[in-house]
Amino acid sequence: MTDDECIVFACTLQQRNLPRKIRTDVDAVMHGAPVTSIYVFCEADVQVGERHALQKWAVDTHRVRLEIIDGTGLAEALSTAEMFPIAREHLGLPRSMAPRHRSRLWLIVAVVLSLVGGSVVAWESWKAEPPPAVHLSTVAGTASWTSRAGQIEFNGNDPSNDDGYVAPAVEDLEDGTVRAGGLIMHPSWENYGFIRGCFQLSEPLAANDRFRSRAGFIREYADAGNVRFRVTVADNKGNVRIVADETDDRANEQMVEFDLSLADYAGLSTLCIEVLANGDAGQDAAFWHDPRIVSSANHL
Ligand SMILES: [Ca+2]
Ligand SMILES: [Ca+2]
Repeated sequence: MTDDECIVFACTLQQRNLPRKIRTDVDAVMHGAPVTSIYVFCEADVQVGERHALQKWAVDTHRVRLEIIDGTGLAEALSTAEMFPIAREHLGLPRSMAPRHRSRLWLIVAVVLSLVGGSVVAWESWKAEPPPAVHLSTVAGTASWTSRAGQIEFNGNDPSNDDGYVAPAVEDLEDGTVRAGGLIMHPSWENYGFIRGCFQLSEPLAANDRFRSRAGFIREYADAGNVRFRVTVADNKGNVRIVADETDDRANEQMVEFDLSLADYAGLSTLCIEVLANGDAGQDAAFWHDPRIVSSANHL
């Protein structure tokens, strides 16, 4: 595209008499500032023959290039692996519509054309069911677990193992509740030991995703324990960013609540949860209750 080119994008939800609607919109556009190309996005499909006829009409009548991306074309384009992260990030598409599901994206594009000054204002909205949450406990066996001692096998070590351990658990917690669906984690048994689980997400984080969990001590160690609960993300080059880092300086009968926006990390596909010994590792068995990634449209 060169500096003197002007491209106008127009959209319509209209189902009936679509060729006539497109001609009307093109006529309206061509009454404004000079235009070299017009891209029309429409929810309904346009037959190939009709599309070619409209393109010929646009050239013959207005000397303008016309491209028509219909419902099927839009859905196919946004369903590709390359485009879907962009749709997720900017349009808040739910994870459940990821390309691997091969579902058609039900798109509602509404348009307000404002030709004052040759500008076009478009408004888009998507009709979608809230996605299911990704419960990290349920996929913890696929995560990469490491401690200061190196690689740790998920649910493979004895709790007294010096290298640290991680296992699925139902626990009596310091706040008096009993919780299932969580992970008990002990840092490697050494000063400033840690244990970390990194999850490779099947789809990148989206702008409206949140991380939620409650973390704290199990009742058995309610008179001691001092850890840091940390959530990090990483890009595909291994650059790590800390999302949250909360200290629980001793069992205080309160769990640490996590409800974190992941908007700043949209597009990243690696998320890690950690327990750090924060000094001595004694009695540092700590519990992440149902760590999960939810869309803000999902109220789980
Ligand atoms: Ca400690
Ligand atoms: Ca606590």
